[in-house]
Amino acid sequence: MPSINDATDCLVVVDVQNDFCPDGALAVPDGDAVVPVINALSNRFAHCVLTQDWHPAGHLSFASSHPDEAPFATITLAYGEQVLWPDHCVQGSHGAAFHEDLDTLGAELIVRKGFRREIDSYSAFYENDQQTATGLSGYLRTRGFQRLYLCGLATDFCVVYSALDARREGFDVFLLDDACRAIDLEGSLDNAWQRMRDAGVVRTESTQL
Ligand code: VGL
Ligand code: ZN
Repeated sequence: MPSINDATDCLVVVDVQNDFCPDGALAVPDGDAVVPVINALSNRFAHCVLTQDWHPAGHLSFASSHPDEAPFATITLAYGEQVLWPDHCVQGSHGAAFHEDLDTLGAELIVRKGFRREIDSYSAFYENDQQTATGLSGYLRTRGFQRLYLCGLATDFCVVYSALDARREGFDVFLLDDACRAIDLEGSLDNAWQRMRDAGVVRTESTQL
């Protein structure tokens, strides 16, 4: 495992928000356990960006926007299959705020995603239509970064989509497993690891850095 290179490496912290932590609207089991691990990591990286799931009320990924559907059902939207979620990370809500113990002071950029009512965005790079860009890859390239270290919530949704898009965009990608937690919906975590392995994402741990 390479050691951290301040010129080329950036830590990307995905969606460490109250709604994905215990008692949140879409709680990821043990989600808040990533906070101290990520704080320690962000002290060691010279560069860090954060992502924030940021939905308007009535977002089409919310089961509540579809009268006949329940949370965790899958439906077909204009761009393909979409899991329906409990209302979560509504813009400006407590649930959308970062976990209060997350050290956000050193972050150089906060990317918000999922703000278009009709399109969900798991990935930090492309929305779920796989065409609408968030602008993050242009930012990271312009900054000269080549290696991205990913962590956050949830491994099998926003983290995996971000990792796969980052590979497609030509970055070297390391996934910090002890700084992630998963939702694990019907085998989604195994599936995520399979796809990341095939795409050349390197699985590692913060203790290896
Ligand atoms: C996420 C489901 C819906 C995530 C966001 O951050 O993994 N999952 N919105
Ligand atoms: Zn969301």
